[in-house]
Amino acid sequence: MKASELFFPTLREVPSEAEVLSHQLLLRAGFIRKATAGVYSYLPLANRVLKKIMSIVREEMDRAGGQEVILPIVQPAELWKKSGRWEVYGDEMFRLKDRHNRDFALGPTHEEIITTLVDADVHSYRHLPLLLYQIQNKYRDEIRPRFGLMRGREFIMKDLYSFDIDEEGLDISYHKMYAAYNRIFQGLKLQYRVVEADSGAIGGNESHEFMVLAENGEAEIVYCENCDYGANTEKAVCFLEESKAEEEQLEREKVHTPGQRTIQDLLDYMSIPKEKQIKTLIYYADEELVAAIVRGDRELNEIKFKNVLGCNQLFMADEAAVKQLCGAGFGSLGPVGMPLKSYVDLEVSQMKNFACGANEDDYHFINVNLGRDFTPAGINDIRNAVAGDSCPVCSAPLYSMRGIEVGHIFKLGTKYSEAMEANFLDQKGKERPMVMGCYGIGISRTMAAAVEQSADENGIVWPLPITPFEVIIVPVNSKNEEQMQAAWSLYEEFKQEGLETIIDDRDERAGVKFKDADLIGIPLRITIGPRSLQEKQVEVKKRTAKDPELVPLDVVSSRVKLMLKEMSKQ
Ligand code: 9G3
Repeated sequence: MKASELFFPTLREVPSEAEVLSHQLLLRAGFIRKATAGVYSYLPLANRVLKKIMSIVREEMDRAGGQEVILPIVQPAELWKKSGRWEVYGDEMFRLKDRHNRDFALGPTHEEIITTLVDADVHSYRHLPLLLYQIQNKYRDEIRPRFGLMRGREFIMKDLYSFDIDEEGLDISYHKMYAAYNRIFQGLKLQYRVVEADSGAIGGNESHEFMVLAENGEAEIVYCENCDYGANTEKAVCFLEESKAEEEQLEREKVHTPGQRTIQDLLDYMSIPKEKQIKTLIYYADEELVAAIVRGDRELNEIKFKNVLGCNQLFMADEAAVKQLCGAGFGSLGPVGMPLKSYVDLEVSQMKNFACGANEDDYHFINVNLGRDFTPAGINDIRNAVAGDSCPVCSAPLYSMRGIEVGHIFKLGTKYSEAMEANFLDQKGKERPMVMGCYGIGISRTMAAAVEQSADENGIVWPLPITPFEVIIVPVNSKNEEQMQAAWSLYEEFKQEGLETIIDDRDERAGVKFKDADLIGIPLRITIGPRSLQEKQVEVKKRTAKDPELVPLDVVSSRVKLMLKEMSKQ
């Protein structure tokens, strides 16, 4: 490909709306352009990367027995009403009407569609298991589309759905996908970890996420170096440490704490360590107000809390409502005399003589004790795991890291097959619901995650398996005919050899060409300058290396092929 003809409009400035590195670099390097919030055009370089990712994904899905289909993006409301999810997803669904005023959604996912499809045409155990997948745009009207391709409103997903006769069959399908996903992310040459995850609203009882490791990833994971355990902190089980020596219960006191509202305030004001305080948070669980209580230095895990309550919606209460019911604002709340049901974290059940708000503005209690001073409605694991917590499998201390969720697999069971009546006749002629799993990979997000993980201060560094081009040939002076001729003849040779090559034939200064080559992240750069002609040598530089190596002109293509081969093994 000639750079002069390639559509890659690079930008010198960092676009101001781009908060994260991958978004900045994909815009600057001319890979993507925004059409509207959370909706992007993929330019030729991005298209090449996406096609490579899709091809690796396809190969593994096919190998695992998946069959590719294309399902409709325009989905009738009836199917979503049948599963009960038309109401659940609210504004997150892109909804539209046809000319007859009938309701539709732009597909945010395809459980309803595919289950209906399979129901209509699969009736016997003899036609199961069945694994169907597609690679296609999905639509979700995110409240805050952010971070470019990381959280788009239109994005490309690979979604596979498995249909089995029983749980045992599901285990096999799930394991096949688990293994296929590992091969995919290894094949993409990304650093990643598999972690246990929450199933969320989708239902089901087992789920794993594939996380590309990146400092600025949205998700936090904990993992054990001693055993294989890893989990999203949304999911990670917090164990109760062995209780320390019993502490004698002291008499509760009410203290005047004017203007002291936060955990930090109380630490500064009265030297009460954060571990000797509790935090009281008020939430609406559907319609009911409830209190969640965690140790002062911990974070409430809203997902765990929601799972404990079993409610549909959970959101923080506004201060006005809280004040009316509890008699105090956010900074002075506590469980003693609280008129709401309070749910405490496991860890709090072990605390003695702690401090909390007195439900009266500017007052706190000290030496509060659970049981004596208040009775919670529940004691559960409702906090976020943190580094240093004990591994729930082997008790070694956990580490934490950030990551980007690029894959997610779920055991669904019969939730959707029952709702959509996807039944089959088993060997005994008995009708049973199919047992399902669903398995997603964010294709466009994987591209962004690859940028996020490997980029440096000069631009993108593509992993070899998904680079848009393998080599870029840069003649230093485009006005020098001999240099250009050497460059063109090398370009022709590379093409013959099947190397994916760009020749930078633009009438630009060498510095501009080098900067662009680095920015778009091509793994190997060949520089043709005066020396190439005098000494019959060219510079070959890896994108990640500081210095080039000199290679005789007549062996460049074999040297380049060898280098690419070595790089593909690393
Ligand atoms: C919706 C909307 C948003 C959604 C969903 C439905 C997330 C929804 C979960 C999944 C699960 C799996 C198939 C591939 C693998 C992941 N956000 N989920 O179901 F209506 Cl608006 O999509 N689906």
